[in-house]
Amino acid sequence: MYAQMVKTASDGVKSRKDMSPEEAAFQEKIDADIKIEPRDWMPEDYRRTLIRQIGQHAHSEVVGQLPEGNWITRAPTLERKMILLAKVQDEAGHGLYLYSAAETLGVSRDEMVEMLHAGKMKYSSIFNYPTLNWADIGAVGWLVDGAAIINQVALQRTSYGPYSRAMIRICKEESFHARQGYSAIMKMAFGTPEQKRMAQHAVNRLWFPALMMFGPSDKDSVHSEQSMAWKIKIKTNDELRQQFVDQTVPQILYLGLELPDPNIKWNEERGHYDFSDPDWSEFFNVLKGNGPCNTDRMKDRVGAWEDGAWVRDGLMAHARKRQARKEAAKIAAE
Ligand code: FAQ
Repeated sequence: MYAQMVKTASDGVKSRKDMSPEEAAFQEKIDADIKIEPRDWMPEDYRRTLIRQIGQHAHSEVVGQLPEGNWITRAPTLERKMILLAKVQDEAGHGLYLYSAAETLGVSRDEMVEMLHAGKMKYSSIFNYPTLNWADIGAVGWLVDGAAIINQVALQRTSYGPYSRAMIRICKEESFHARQGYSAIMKMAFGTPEQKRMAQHAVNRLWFPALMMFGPSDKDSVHSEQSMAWKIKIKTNDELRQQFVDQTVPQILYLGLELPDPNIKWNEERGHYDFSDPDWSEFFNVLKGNGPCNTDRMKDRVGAWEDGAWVRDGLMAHARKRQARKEAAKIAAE
């Protein structure tokens, strides 16, 4: 399977008897739901797994601004424009919380950004799909943020303290994001026949990419077993995906839209909706860089990074000057 350069555990989960005393003590803390903090001892693979996941999560927030940012100037009303602007700005903030959480593990934000730009770190597959019209913006807020929330609510209980605290804060803002998306799509679904048709197309196009956000099926997930043992992940990819389907199908029905998958059916025995798998070959192809928008997204991110170099240089020069002034004042006072 395609894997990025930030290598993490791949040898399976160690049994207690194979653990060193430090590893066993660490696992006991995890099992007792005691949070791991930056200065605590941790296995190297735990640290790397977190850098990989939190870094990927941070990159997703930042790259995720692009499909929506594209529509700020074309929002249908001033109110919708203000809402979208606030939402996109929030995503930048989420990226910053997450980069800061990852930095506590000994990697700098610049290093993570460099790895992203060099194709050595990933961002969520969903942002490699285009937003073709205003209905897509509603569907992104509703389905994409909706999927993100389901994942992130679980991650509030993740074992690494700084990641857990970032998730708690992010979840509060994320629920506004999903609501504004649902409100926008509701307006379309209950609007003119043409608006309803656009809403239906948006759901049809984004449904399977949204299901892919939860990652490959559990049987193909490389990291789940170890990440669950370390409580980095609290629920498996398939559990979260099922939760998303169960939550979203009644919302689609409420909107009076057709279900985007003919196999969606309530299963009385399981107490869940049945549904079709996404096309996993498409998912892995998007991860390899072959989605509809991968090239554009990276071109935009690298361009923004290069165009912003003068701002970063200016801020660093200012910080150095302030530091020098502070040190000179300290020496003068002695
Ligand atoms: N896209 O073994 P697993 C948002 C990779 S936030 C790309 O199952 P894991 C807010 C995975 O990295 C959205 N790659 O991996 C927003 C691994 O490859 P690697 C982001 C994916 O880590 C809304 C390989 O496949 N949320 O949307 C994806 O245990 C609107 C094998 O997979 C997060 O990142 C994917 N969908 O489970 C912002 C949540 N799925 O690294 C703006 C935190 C899997 O070995 C606008 N992350 N891969 O090369 C997680 O919960 C986990 O990392 C999973 C994947 C569940 C995504």
